[in-house]
Amino acid sequence: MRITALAGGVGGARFLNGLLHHLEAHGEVPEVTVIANTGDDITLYGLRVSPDVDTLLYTLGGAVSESQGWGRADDSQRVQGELAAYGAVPQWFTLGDLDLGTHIVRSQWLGQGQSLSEVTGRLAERWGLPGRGVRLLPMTDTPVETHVVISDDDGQRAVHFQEWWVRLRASVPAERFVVAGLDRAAAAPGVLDALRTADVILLPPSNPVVSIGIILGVPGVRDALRGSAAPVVGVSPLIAGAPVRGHADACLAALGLPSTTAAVAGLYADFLDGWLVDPADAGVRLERARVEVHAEPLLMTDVAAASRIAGAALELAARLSGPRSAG
Ligand code: FO1
Repeated sequence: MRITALAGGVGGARFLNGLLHHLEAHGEVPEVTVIANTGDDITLYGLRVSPDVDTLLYTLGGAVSESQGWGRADDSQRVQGELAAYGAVPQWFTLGDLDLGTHIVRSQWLGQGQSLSEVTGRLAERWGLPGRGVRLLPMTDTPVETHVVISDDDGQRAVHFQEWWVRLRASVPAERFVVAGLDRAAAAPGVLDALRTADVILLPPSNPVVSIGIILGVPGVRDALRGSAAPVVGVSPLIAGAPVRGHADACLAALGLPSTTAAVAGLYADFLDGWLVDPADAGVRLERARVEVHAEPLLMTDVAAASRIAGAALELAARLSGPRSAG
């Protein structure tokens, strides 16, 4: 069964790790293509950092810091300490010593003219993703970055998404998200084909605005989802209106939307077939009546929980399989 998933950072990575465990536990050989958000990417100290890609690499490669959900397990910050001693800025984004290895080699290979897809494929090799049946694709090879328009004492300005997310902790309201160049970015090789040929398309509980939403902004992605014969099943990133992690509520507010699972499903309304909600939201009414809703406890406390949730998503997709109903 060919599965294609759009994924952002921590929530997406944890869900996909659960999906692989579910498939492996059921004796299925995973055939999963993950389309990763690259809007979080940032250049720091001359190095190209790709947080969502790295979170997927480390989580699916078994090396992620479980307590943080990002970065490497058992990492240290000796280099970061040296950078601080030199007064290098910024100091609000922690790059561990082991993590820096990834950014150095990514930057070297990009500097040699390799595409982000080629680089990501080489990084994935080292972390054994092909051996788990996973193909990890950046959404585009075009360098793009999400910026956030905010207004504070310094007036209205755009800050990099990571500064808003990490330094400001989304405490300053986002007026809008801008991804310079996204409308001219080409989908990376294999991305549109993976959506068109999938047997099942999954939307993990990643941030619907700054992760999934950015991937949907890549030309051709939304059309491929609309036109795909495969059932598209999403997992709510909100439970009873609260994000399980991160600042999805602040991101929805930037779009003038309430922090509800129905609002998130509404962002996917033109292609969504199935929607997994937590029992706390079991009575939700979606604007597109044809979307089939299934209630399943959605707290991904561990791999076993993530595996159960992924199994429920696949079961819902199986019930929805076959030519999409019109309308
Ligand atoms: N998140 C933080 O809250 N603080 C950090 O210092 C931080 C550093 C960092 C370094 C590498 C990386 O891959 C991710 C990192 N993150 C950090 C998480 C990151 O901001 C988010 O996971 C995603 O960008 C949002 O999806």
